[in-house]
Amino acid sequence: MQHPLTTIHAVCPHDCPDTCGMIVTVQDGKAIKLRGDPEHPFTKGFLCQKVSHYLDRVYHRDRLLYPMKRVGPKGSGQFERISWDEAIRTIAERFRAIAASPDGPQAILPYSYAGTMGKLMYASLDRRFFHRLGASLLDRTICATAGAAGCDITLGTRAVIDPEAVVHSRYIINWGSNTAVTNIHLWAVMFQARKRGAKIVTIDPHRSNTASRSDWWIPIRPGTDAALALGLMHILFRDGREDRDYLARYCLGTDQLKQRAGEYDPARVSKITGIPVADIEKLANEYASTSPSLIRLNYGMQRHGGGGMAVRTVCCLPAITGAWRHVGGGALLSTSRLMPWDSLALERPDLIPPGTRTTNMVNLPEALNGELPGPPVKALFVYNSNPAAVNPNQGRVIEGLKREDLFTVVHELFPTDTVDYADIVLPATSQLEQFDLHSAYGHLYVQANHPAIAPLGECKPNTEVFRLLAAAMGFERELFPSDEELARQSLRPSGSPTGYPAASAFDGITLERLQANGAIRLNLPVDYAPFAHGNFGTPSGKCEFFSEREAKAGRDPLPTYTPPHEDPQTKPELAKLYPLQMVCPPEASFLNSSFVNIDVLQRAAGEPTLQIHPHDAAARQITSGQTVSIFNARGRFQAKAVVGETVQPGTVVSFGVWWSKVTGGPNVNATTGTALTDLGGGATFFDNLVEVA
Ligand SMILES: Nc1nc2c(c(=O)[nH]1)N[C@H]1C(S)=C(S)[C@@H](COP(=O)(O)OP(=O)(O)OC[C@H]3O[C@@H](n4cnc5c(=O)[nH]c(N)nc54)[C@H](O)[C@@H]3O)O[C@H]1N2
Ligand SMILES: Nc1nc2c(c(=O)[nH]1)N[C@H]1C(S)=C(S)[C@@H](COP(=O)(O)OP(=O)(O)OC[C@H]3O[C@@H](n4cnc5c(=O)[nH]c(N)nc54)[C@H](O)[C@@H]3O)O[C@H]1N2
Ligand code: SF4
Ligand SMILES: [Mo]
Repeated sequence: MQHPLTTIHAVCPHDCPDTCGMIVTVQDGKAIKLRGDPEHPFTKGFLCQKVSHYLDRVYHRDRLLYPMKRVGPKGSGQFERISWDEAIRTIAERFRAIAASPDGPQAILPYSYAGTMGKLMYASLDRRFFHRLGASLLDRTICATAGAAGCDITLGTRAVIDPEAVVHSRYIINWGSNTAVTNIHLWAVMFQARKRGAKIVTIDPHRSNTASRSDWWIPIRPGTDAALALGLMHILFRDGREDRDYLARYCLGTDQLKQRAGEYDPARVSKITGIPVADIEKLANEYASTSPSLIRLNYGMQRHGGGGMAVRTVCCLPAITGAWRHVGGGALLSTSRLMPWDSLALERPDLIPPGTRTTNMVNLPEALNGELPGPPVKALFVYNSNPAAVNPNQGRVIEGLKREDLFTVVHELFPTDTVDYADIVLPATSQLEQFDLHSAYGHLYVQANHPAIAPLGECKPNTEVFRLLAAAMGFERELFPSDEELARQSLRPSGSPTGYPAASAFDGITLERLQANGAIRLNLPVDYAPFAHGNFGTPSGKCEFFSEREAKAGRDPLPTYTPPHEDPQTKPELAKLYPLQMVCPPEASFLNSSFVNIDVLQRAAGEPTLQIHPHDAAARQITSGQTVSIFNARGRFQAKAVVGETVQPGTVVSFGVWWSKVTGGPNVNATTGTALTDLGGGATFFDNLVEVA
């Protein structure tokens, strides 16, 4: 007998700007097909290669289906099935004992990031639970905080335009952005713009997929973007290419900036960046003379010691040329700040006991190894993340996770490298088994994800786990309501009436409408050019080249170039030992460390590789296909050498983020360090000197 098919609207939960709409076909309680939602105005029915295999993930042979407790040594991955009752009781007992001990509840540390981006599962009852408990706070800095801080200084909000307006751009710079891989639907819009005559330029130390498909690849020495931006300003002011009217009306500190840029003549900038003077001149000239111009700046430039300053500096450029005036002109980092979600209502920071310490997640190794001030970390609760693979300084993360006296809980879908170190493992639902609401950081649409199937085995969503834990701890029931109630709370616009985010952007977007429809656009005009008439989010309302706030904080009030922590030009002694700058962005077939265990995607990725220039390879007698060892004082990992001119001499590239249990050894993060960015306390994954043998 034929059973009826039903279709359900779902949303891709992964940490990707595109937040695709998806349609799931269900028969007899089983999801049998998953495809892109053709009616989604931005993602238009196509999914990336990774998520087209999402059903392989949902029904994977290794899905964790039951709670378990550790029965072997830490790291061995030996577990025994237990009941939810026992799991929750064990955790609550341990948390109560730690909270009552002289170390107090701050000895408990949550660790989470963006395994799912849904409003409820990313940050709601988990935050309430740890706030109510008085646990240490986690500063979630692993990805985006340097750029956020940099943008905030110049613009008072994120660099943003409507990504759909990129079709009107005529000069597009992918600056530290592998758009063709990490943001495929924006790349599609860029290609439409190109058909209408746009030129696409990519500034990247690596001939990325994006660079090789662009009209012009400009290889830059890692971590030197601010110097290039100042060099471009130098030329724009020198040649009188600035938009004086825009500067006078909407910007602050033009004269001081002009003076600062004066110090960055093309010859000096060429020495710092490794870009020939003629190319710097050509880029400045083309950028000034083609309108609308768009800078898609992204994470590549942020993951360096001077990453915050780099973003702050690059964000000045569109104001100098007046590019913000035009639909499709300006700069784009993220649309996230346009979404007026009520995160205060969801996360309840008012529950945090005064004086609670904050731990920067990048410093997990220091936290676990007792090197931070305050009480030692006695318990770690990991969800939405895989720190044994994704956090910098992998060797020291694992050293910490091995501590016999550390009580570790991991809520996961799969037996990741982190799960191997857990004392208690809790099974998590996939996106097809839970309800959530989603906005995006790469378009202007809001969507609801509806559960398509029942939870597999005994899997539970994040919110349910924290409801159970809260009940076991005796916390107030009303703080831990249903998902539906949370969804309603999150949709009460909390933004300011005019600034960022504008509360009115949610006008007319209700839970009922989201439940009945696919994607709903924010309440913003169609040809949206947010800064055409100034209206910046800074204290002055202007684009602030000169920042009073930064001056008061004792930092440079003007944009400048801050060299990388591990810079061969300024740290020649270190570079003698480890002469190569290594950049390690994600592998296209994976999403950070997600999808590494999906057979077809693992096959597509092959194995860890190291791209190295023929000069550097010859100097070390390395040939393509050989297994090489990449190392520095922090650690080492192995990869297959790929010799070629995809990088400049002095730079190497290795894609992440592999699982050690798949490759049989440490991954690229064995060599990355926990030094932070200049602004925002961000991670510096790409600021890393290594040697190769
Ligand atoms: N397929 C896939 N898509 C993803 C992800 C994934 O893992 N896989 N991850 C998602 C997440 S979490 C994020 S944060 C985004 C990241 O997306 P992107 O911002 O595109 O980040 P990356 O790919 O890390 O780096 C972009 C490019 O910057 C270059 N780069 C490195 N250092 C520098 C530098 O100093 N200057 C300049 N100009 N360029 C530099 C790198 O070589 C790389 O090609 O992608 C999201 N999308
Ligand atoms: N070397 C190097 N390291 C990097 C990067 C890099 O470019 N190079 N990129 C960095 C960046 S940009 C980021 S954003 C971080 C990402 O770091 P993470 O946020 O840790 O991202 P993932 O590796 O995708 O791991 C997320 C985990 O959450 C689990 N998960 C998914 N959904 C749920 C859920 O609903 N509930 C629970 N409990 N778990 C769930 C997934 O199974 C997965 O194992 O990695 C960083 N690490
Ligand atoms: S990972 Fe990104 S491109 Fe792929 S389906 Fe999800 S949102 Fe779309
Ligand atoms: Mo990220």
